[in-house]
Amino acid sequence: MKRFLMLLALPVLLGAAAPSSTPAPSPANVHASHAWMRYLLPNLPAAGYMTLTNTGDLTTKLVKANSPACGSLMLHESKNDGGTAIMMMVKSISIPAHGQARFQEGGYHLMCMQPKMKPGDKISMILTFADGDDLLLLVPVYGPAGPPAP
Ligand SMILES: [Cu+2]
Repeated sequence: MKRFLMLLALPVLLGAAAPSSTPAPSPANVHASHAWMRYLLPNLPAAGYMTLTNTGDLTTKLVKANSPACGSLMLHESKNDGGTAIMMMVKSISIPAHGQARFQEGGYHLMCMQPKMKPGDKISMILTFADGDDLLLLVPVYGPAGPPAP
């Protein structure tokens, strides 16, 4: 009789084992590094460069940038069009899951149309992502030569 009871109990224990569940994907989680502005002259746009890293499981997009020091702050991409360097506005910039988007010369950059800054300043900036997250940054301003070599 004892043996019979033990056999009965076994399937119950197996059934109680938690099903192996895959964890829900974590939302996109973006941070910025190596952010800086290149300031040229008061009447010329200043460019913003940085690396955005997404440590989340979902791809996201940068859809907007704002700074009180810029008037309009646009998302731009530089391209080589048959030997001529051109730049154009882009609607968004993707940051892949567990990946990066690099803003650098000759590629994506932020374009600060009415710069109110000078080298040595730090300007505040808000980056807005497709999932509604905002990232607040303090971005150092350098002259044409950029940041000193590390
Ligand atoms: Cu530009």
